[in-house]
Amino acid sequence: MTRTVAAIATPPGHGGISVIRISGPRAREVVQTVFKPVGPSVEPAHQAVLCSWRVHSGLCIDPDTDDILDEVLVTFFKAPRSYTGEDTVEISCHGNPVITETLMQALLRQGVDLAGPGEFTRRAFQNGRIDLSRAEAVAAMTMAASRADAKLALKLLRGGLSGPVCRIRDQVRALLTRIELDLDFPDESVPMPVCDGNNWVETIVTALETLVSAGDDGDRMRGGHNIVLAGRVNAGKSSVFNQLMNRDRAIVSDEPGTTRDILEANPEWSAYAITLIDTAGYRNTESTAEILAMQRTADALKTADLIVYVMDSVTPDIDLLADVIHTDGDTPVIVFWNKTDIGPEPGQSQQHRVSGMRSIQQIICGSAKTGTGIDTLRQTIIAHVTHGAGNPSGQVLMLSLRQKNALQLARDAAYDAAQVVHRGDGFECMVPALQSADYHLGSIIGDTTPPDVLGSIFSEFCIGK
Ligand SMILES: Nc1nc2c(ncn2[C@@H]2O[C@H](COP(=O)(O)OP(=O)(O)O)[C@@H](O)[C@H]2O)c(=O)[nH]1
Ligand SMILES: [Mg+2]
Repeated sequence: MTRTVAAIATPPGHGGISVIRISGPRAREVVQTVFKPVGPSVEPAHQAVLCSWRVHSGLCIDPDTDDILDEVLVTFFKAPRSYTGEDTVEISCHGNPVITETLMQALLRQGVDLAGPGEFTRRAFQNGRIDLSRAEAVAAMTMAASRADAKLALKLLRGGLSGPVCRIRDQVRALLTRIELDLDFPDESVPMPVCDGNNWVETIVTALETLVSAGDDGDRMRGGHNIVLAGRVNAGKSSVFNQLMNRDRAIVSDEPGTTRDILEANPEWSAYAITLIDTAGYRNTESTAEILAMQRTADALKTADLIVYVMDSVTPDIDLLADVIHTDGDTPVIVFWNKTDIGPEPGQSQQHRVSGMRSIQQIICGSAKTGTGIDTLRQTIIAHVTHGAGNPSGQVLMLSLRQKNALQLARDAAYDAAQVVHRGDGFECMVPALQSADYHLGSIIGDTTPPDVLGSIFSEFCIGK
């Protein structure tokens, strides 16, 4: 008999509400012993029973002493239309650990067990409510540290991985069935035309490669993008930094060499994880602190995914820009032609020289003082980050190491199957490779995942999830 389990599903501490979850065959019965519906909306017929998918207001009482413990809202989800697929009850009580603990004690005294980490999600998986990749997405959703991460986790939760994996697995299995039919009834079935089987495997290989690269792009997107501001001292880097951040973070001064340390901040205007980095500017100096600062600038530039080079339009130094680009190799560069409120926009020959340089993406004219051009700069940065994160198919997936591994193994197996066709061996020689692809795809959605792996996946969940 399946145990009925309960846990506090909300984080410990004080808050508006806390939620206690109870799941299992005795969930309704147990809650009915500690819950007394009250209020004008309670019809006599509903006083004794909890109706599915309805919120009931009332009191939690200790059935042993008749003590009132809290005013609560109770929602009942009848199996199988619940998160776990079992009868589930959620009690929303006041958000206070003292209260939740008392309610939990009352439930435990009714013979309910304490749920282990991830036990609700594990039950949802075991009852076929969600596949393993969706179960893992539940954990990713609660752990997401940025909007970008949350968006990617939601995509997985909505079947972004299991959908394509199941479709590919169906193709693999259809091909296996076809080959086995040919082997079993060589005379009756129509032999598979060579080009047909060939296309079939190629399609599978391509689909798996797309998924693997979608995972690689997910890594890049989550790893974040370092946008480094560079340029000569006093060009206005710190002013541009402040404008982009919409606040005065960096010290701006007309005294050259003010910024000596690297300043980092995460702007909120991007759904992707962006780190904006302000650096010390370039100039010839003998100050030890400044030489150190320039060393740090060089280090920061090495980590840059995009450089925003701030050019002082009053005294533009295109040679210095050429030097920076030369030492920095392939990192894309946007030139912000600053101080156009007091200086000229680039002339034709300047523009020609700058845009002719390798890795220059765009020149944007503006002023960090008046704010002109800052919106364009922001949009250009976003466009760069978004474009850089997407592969041609536009797919981006956040995959765990385990999922990536399984996908790669499936792809390699499918590739081996394709080689069989290329060598001109009989289709039956594809069988072991296709079976292996089938197995690895199955492990992603939890069909063929060994129990110890399942155990370690769910043990990383928090209690109440
Ligand atoms: N007129 C004008 N002055 C600016 C502009 N941007 C920066 N400044 C001034 O240039 C000086 C150096 O700016 P700062 O941001 O500290 O330059 P950094 O050394 O590159 O970080 C300060 O006095 C700023 O007020 C601009 O677009 N127009
Ligand atoms: Mg500065």
